[in-house]
Amino acid sequence: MAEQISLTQHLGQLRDRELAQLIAVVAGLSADIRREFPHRLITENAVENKYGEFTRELDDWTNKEFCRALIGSKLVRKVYSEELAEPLLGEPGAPFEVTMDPLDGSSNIVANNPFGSIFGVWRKSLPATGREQVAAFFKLYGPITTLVYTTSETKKVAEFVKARKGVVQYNLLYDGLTIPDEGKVYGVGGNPLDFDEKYGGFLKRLVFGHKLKTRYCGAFVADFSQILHYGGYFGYGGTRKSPNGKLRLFFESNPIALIAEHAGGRSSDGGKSILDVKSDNMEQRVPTHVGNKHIIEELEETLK
Ligand code: AFP
Repeated sequence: MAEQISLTQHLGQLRDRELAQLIAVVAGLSADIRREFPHRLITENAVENKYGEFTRELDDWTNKEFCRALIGSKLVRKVYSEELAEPLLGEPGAPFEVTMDPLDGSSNIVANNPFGSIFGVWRKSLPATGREQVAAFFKLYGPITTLVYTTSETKKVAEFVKARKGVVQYNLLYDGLTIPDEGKVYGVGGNPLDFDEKYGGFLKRLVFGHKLKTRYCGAFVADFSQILHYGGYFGYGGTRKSPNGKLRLFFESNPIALIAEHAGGRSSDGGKSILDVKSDNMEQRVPTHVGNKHIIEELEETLK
């Protein structure tokens, strides 16, 4: 068997040593986090967050674990989290600002469907555009734990799998991961009754023209992971009721958009790359479309 390449070895290739250290800190937490999941499923005591959504104990606990690790690393001067009303402040001179959705897809917890954690990293002070991210990565807690990362230095996407025996180590699965040219699947968030006709028409073409199969998980990380591996389209676009859709620009859409584009795909808010969306509002929601380049171009053409 060929020798496995660990995440530590892979991060060793980065010239940006501070960034390599930061990614390693977050990766290092997954053993503990995953071990705690079965014991923190309590759904009573749910509290309302800043979006009026009910968060579970697991959301809160995961958020605190990541915050502790990020601030403790002394590499992060500000943590913006979907679960925090205000950013958490670290050392003022630290190199990075981080955005995170600590538990993306937490409504999947009850049904034991996949969920994950999403991170965006900036050296610039936020708000800034997604294109200015120096790194983006996510963890996906499915049947196995995977970690996918990209950086502005490499512009490549690598995927790792958490190794066995409780050792805090990841082994490389794919280096230079690219979205396959021929898309196979599509997933769409939101209620189709709220979609406008143009978007509805585009979705019909995905089925009858592009012959894509429906796959929807209800967790952005898991839905995107399918696109990364099988190609196709995932969207949580604007609806008549919510023109900006549901996904948050800084916590969910920007990091996934950077990974999608570095994997040879495209992201879009319906008119342009998500990475070029400007907003001073850290809570901004954005219509979010990711997938194969030609499919996203077709979407933009349709929505014009
Ligand atoms: P939760 O973390 O509240 O489950 O939201 C997850 C999410 O933001 C994103 O991961 C999914 O793509 C989307 O919501 C699913 O939304 P629907 O429940 O409307 O399908």
